[in-house]
Parts: sequence; C-alpha cells; structure tokens
Amino acid sequence: MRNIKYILFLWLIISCSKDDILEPTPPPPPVLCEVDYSTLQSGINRTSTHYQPSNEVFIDYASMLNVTLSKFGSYGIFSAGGDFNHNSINDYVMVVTDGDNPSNNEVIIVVDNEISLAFASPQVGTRKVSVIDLNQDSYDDIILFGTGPDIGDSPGDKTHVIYLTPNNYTVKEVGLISGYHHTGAVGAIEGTLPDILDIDAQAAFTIGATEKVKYYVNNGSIDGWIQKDTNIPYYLVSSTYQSELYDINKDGILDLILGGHEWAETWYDSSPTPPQWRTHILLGLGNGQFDISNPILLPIIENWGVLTDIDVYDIDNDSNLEIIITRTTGRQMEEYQPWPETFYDGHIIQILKEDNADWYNWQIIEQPSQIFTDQNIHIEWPYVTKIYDVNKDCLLDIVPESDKLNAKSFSSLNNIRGLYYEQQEDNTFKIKYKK
Ligand SMILES: [Ca+2]
Ligand SMILES: [Ca+2]
Ligand SMILES: [Ca+2]
Ligand SMILES: [Ca+2]
Repeated sequence: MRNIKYILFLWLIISCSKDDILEPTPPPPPVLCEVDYSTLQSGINRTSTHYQPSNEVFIDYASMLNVTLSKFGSYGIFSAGGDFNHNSINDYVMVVTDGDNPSNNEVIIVVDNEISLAFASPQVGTRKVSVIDLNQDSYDDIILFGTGPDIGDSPGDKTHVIYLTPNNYTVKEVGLISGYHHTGAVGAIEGTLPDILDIDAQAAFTIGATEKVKYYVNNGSIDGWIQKDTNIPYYLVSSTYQSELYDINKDGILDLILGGHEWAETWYDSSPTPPQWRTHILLGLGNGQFDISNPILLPIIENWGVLTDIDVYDIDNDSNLEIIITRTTGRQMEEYQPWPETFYDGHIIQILKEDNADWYNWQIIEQPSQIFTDQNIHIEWPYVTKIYDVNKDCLLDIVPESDKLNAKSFSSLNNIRGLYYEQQEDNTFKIKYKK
C-alpha cells in the first residue's frame, strides 16, 4: 500500500514535470500600445497644420508614382498626410516638383491606399505642403507654398489651396503676390478658422525691406480670402525658410517659430535692416501682430545651420513642450574656402526644452555613421521629420523622412532604409531601422 502510494506520488510528479517541460507557459505577448494622435495637441493648436493626426511614416512615394529618383537633380516629391474622405483611414498627398520640366509638376491624392486624383500642379516650385480642413466640411484640404524655379530671376509662385471632396477638387490662388515662398504657416491668426501666412524670403529685395509679411484671412468660403499685413517687415525674414504657427506660451494665441539659414552673411553687418538669422520664436499678440521687438532666440548649432523642419510636441510625456528641430549642414558661404563644400550633408535632430522662456539643448541626436559611407550625401535632402510611435510602445519616436530615404529604388540609401530614432524608457533616443 505504501509502495503504491509512493508510485502514485512519483507518477504525479513525473506527469506534472513532464507537462511543464513539454508545454512551457508561453511568454505573454508584447503589449502593444496605440497612440491617439488626435490627443497630442489641444486648443488653438488644433487649428494649425502642425496638428495632423493622420500622418503615416515610411511611405515609398517614388514607388507609388512609379519613378526612380535620380541621385542629383531638382526632381522632388513633397508630401503630407491627411484624411481626405473622412473615414479615419490615413491618406496622403504627393506634390511633384520637377525643376527641369515644370510642366510635369503634378498633385496626386492617395485615398485609402489608392491614387484617387491626379492633376497638374498650379505651382512651378512647391516647397511646402500643409493639410487641414479649411472650410470645415470634414474633408481635409491642401495648402501649397512655392518658390517658383529656384534659380535666377523668376516671379516665383503664389500660395494656393486645394479644396477636396471625395470626388472633386477646386484649386484656388489665395496668395495675391507671386514670390519666393519657401515656407508658410497655417493656423487661426484671427477668428477660429485656419488662416494662411506666407513668407517670401526674397521680398525684402523685390517688394521692399520694410513692407510687411502677408497673411490671408479665411472666412470659410472658397472665395473669401482677404489679404492683410502682419507687423513683420520683410527684411527680418530674408533667411527664413521654415516656419510653424504654434501656441508656445499657452496664452491661446498662436506664436510663430522661424528659422532657415542660421548664420550671418557678411553684408548683414552693413545693412540698415539686417535679417534675423537666428532661429527664433515671435510671440503672437493677436490679429496678425507679433512681438517682433522681443524675439525668443533658440540655440545655434554651428556648421549645422540649415533647418529643414520644426516640430513641437510633448515628446517625453512630462506635460512640457519640446521643440524638435531637424537640421542639415550649412554655414556662411565664405567659410567654405578652401574646404570642400559641405551643404545638406546628412541630418541632426535638436530637441529643446524650456526653462522660464529660455530654450536650451536637451538632446542632440546624431545620424548613424553609415550615412557617411556615401560622400555625396546631400542627396537625402529634403527632410520632413515625423513624430510617430513606430514600435507601438506609446513612447513617441522620431522619423527623419525624405522622398529618397523612403524610396526602396534609391539604392544608395539601402544601408539606412527604415531609419528612425526610438525613444527609450529613459527618454533617450536609439538608432533603429523599421523592417
Ligand atoms: Ca474641407
Ligand atoms: Ca502664444
Ligand atoms: Ca515634454
Ligand atoms: Ca515608440
């Protein structure tokens, strides 16, 4: 009896441990976390194009257009995310700018992963594409800022909007003045609808240094745009190529962040109206007025003086805003001699935090060293950085994008395809590649 009990006991132990060995408890599945991008901005910032919950990352625009991008040349694909048929599936617009053959310039709308509309672009040299619902009909619309051809004397481009409905589009000039609009910003400058401010970096020479930067007031109807003057003289923005409207100081009025070429040219010294070359914030005073006497200057990064994008997020989820600036190389032209030129070579991400209106470098994220295996790396430009949770852990990551970086057919960037900077638990960023 005792033996039987003992054997039974042994059998129990063996069968239990056999189960344990043969069928180990599977590890718990990784917990995926979904960021609700619509909650990342609030208040008046939701009227600005900086608010865009429909962004997607790593889209191979060139493949969608069935083109192979050349290593050098002025063919570029500018893009922006949106939701053009209002069904909560992310869409995007591509704007082709072909500097050699502007008659090829096209606007292509991709809805629910299919090309739904393609038509001739109204611009010769688009440089920025923004998306927001301008007329509050629930369908996102498109704003195009353009420079015209980027060489010699040219009249430049006017700012255009494209109103979209699921099956139709209406193209409208809202800028009354052609010019070198390398950037512009969209947001409720007066009233509650998104208005448009365009920045002509050449206007100090073509229109007049003390003439003012223009904005266009949106009354909600397609023909209702009214041109007005800000109080910003054109001379101040002569080296401004990037801009965003964002309520930095949280007073309910959109502020303007400006940057571009972050160095003083020699001629600035003798100019009675020198440009503001420092990257800076102009606090909004309302109705198109900005506190131009008290610009908030942001830290310089020497030799990385070309800004390609500005983003504002609470990226580390500590309830304070960070300013995220994407830069590529560049410095005063005279300094290139006798060194070989370095301009638009790779990128660097500067993240700023604020201490009592003083913005300081919190982190500077350096690109992977593999970028330098190709000596002509200025091919990667332009960049539009996206703040996006790539690995679904609800920590926001940084995706530096460009048409060529995304294009699988652009083989010289194969070694960094899928590049992003993944936020870690300690809020530092690690180089990663999306498979
Ligand atoms: Ca609309
Ligand atoms: Ca403000
Ligand atoms: Ca923060
Ligand atoms: Ca993440």
